[in-house]
Amino acid sequence: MDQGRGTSFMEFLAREQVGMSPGLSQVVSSIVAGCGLIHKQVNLAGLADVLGVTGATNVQGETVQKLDAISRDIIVRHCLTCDQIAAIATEEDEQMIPGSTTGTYLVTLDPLDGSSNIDVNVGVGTIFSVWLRPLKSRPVQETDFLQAGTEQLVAGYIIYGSSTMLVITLGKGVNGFTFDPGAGLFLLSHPNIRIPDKPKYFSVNEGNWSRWAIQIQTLVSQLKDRLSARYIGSLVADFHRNLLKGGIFLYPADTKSPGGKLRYLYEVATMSLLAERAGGRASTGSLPALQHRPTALHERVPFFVGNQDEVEQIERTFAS
Ligand code: P6P
Repeated sequence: MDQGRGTSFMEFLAREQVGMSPGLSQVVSSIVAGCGLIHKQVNLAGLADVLGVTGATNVQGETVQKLDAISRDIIVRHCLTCDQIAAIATEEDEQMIPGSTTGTYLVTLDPLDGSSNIDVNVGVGTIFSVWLRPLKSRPVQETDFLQAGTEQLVAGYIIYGSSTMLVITLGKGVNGFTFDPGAGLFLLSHPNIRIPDKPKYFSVNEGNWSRWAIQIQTLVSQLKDRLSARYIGSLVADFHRNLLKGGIFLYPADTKSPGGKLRYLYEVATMSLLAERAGGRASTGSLPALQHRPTALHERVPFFVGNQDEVEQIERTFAS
């Protein structure tokens, strides 16, 4: 059964919208349309003099690549045209960006994740989630974003790789849509994605070995005995491969990043909802990642995500 392969994302959204408010599907359409514009920039990167760095550093203390800045401007400008979006929080902005005073939803974004790979043509991506604005009786404030991952209404990413693909959960399963440049549409190519039962890969930056706790060193040694190593330093690319082929991604805390490196609201929460809706599991080591409630916009957490058995084994390691 083709499960609707070839259906455009907008047709799919209209069908799925039965369970969604019209306003929420308007927000999703804005985000996906904005990513379509980023796709153009990423694909032209080598030609349109957008490679390289801007000379600025972001709130994370990371060098801002030109494409980072361009992607952030594109997606924020696009989202702000949607009157359903009350505010936006992105990796590139220290504070939240206020939107429509009557907006119902909040959006969290990593406009171009994996940006350190931009100049070497490795897969990068836009990570996004949509949340409900807690209170409409007062202006939006930053603490409105500090919600547990279980509160997400929509989670997804666009990977700009050998093809551009949207992977999204709108409330039930996870579906993948591949961009058809000829038609200018995202078409359903991976209906009802489920992480394979048998993992193939483990993904971790072994350059951090000497900074890990002994339990993590032992764990990774055991993974080496069973799985193949695949790590490209771009969360969207590493996650996407493991989602489709089966595997475990680890970014543990270490002496350089004692709270972990990945940002909860716009990296970990999004990928955790996608993984769990695809039959996998996500954890910070001390609790299921979706149950974590951040206390700051750019809070970082340790992150383990992928096959359920593999993540449960990691949780047992921390519990022992
Ligand atoms: P490291 C990219 O900057 C990023 O936030 C994620 O996309 C990626 O998983 C991680 O950092 C890579 O970090 O320390 O291995 O280079």
